[in-house]
Order: sequence, then C-alpha cells, then structure tokens
Amino acid sequence: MNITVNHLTIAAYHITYKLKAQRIDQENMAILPIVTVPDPLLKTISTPVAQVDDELRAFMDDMLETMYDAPGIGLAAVQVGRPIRVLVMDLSLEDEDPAPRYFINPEITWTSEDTAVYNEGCLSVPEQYADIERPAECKVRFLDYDGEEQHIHADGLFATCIQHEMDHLNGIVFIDYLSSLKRNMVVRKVKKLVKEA
Ligand code: K1U
Ligand code: ZN
Repeated sequence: MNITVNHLTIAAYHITYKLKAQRIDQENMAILPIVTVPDPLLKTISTPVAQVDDELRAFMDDMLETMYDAPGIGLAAVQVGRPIRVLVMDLSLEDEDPAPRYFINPEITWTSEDTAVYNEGCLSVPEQYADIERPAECKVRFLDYDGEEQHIHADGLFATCIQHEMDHLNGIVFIDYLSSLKRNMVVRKVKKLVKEA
C-alpha cells in the first residue's frame, strides 16, 4: 500500500512551528547557522558519538532551538556544521506540548516493504519541495538524551522524517533522489535565494 501526503499537511505544520518557536525558552540557547546545498559538508558521512555528556546535550538543545526557529520538524547535526551522528525532531502539533526527540548514533534496524510518498522539504534546501518515496515504516535503535539505548517503531511522518534525517548522517540530501536535471535546477534556485538573502 502506498500513501501520499500533500502540501496542506506541510502548511499546517509550518503554522504550528512558527507558533511553537515563540513558546520555547530561549535563555542559554543559540540559533546556529544552517548549511545549504551545494556545500560539500552535506556529502560528509557523519562520525559516531563516543560519549553522551553535558556538552553534547547543550549542542542538541541548540540544534532544537535552531530547528524550531527555522521552522522545521527535524535537523541533523551536519546541517549546522558538525558531522556527528545526532538528530533532533519534534512532530507535535499546535494544540500539543512540545515533544522534542533526540537521536544519538541512530541505526535503522528494519524497514517495511510498503512505501509512502511525502512532499519533503529540507532546511538545507530552502523553499524547495519534492515527492519522495520511502519505506512507510521503520524500526530504529538509538541512544537518547541521557545516553540510554532505545528502540522505536516509526510510521507516518515520523518514519519519513527519521529516514530523511538518517540520510543526512550518510551524506544524502533528498534532492539526490531527483534526476540530475531537476537537482541542478533546485541547486541553482537555492544558490540564488542564499545570495539574495
Ligand atoms: O532539513 C531537515 O532535515 C528538516 C526537514 C525535515 C523533513 C520535512 C519534511 C519531510 C521530511 C523531513 C524539515 O523540517 S524541512 C521544513 C519543512 O518542510 C517543514 C517545516 C515545518 C513543518 C513541516 C515541514
Ligand atoms: Zn533535510
């Protein structure tokens, strides 16, 4: 079975996250610059984290703050210039409390044969979207904020987002799934956007 999610879902999340960014306590947190395509850093294979300590937790809090501010629903450490295997995510809706998730050294241990199509965006490819097909469900093993091993079974947008973020850890951006013609067009548009900003 294949599922397609359209732009309305994205639009609803955009509104939600603008509001959520205003609710976060900004004390002691930093908004980090986001790397955009075609920066070669985005092609880097990120290295595993050796130790979950306060310095890493402070960095993950900064990542989360950066993600809420953008706004986005996920972010990989390499997108803010640090190629280590760390992701943050928050898929909560407007009428829900923030639900930050932290993934350290995540590994996908299973993917479903069923696929889903989502009109994906990426903070490293601003204002560009494309339908991407991925496994509809996946299982992930990772370390949490406290360094404890966790296992989750993801479906829906959660599965899409975690696979998109895991791709970043392996040097892959969603536009790499497009034809080279489309990809080059998108990169040209992003370069122009960044130049004009
Ligand atoms: O840059 C990133 O990796 C984050 C990315 C996560 C993502 C979005 C859609 C499908 C898969 C993965 C974003 O958040 S891009 C921004 C965006 O599209 C969005 C922003 C706010 C709410 C919903 C989507
Ligand atoms: Zn991305």
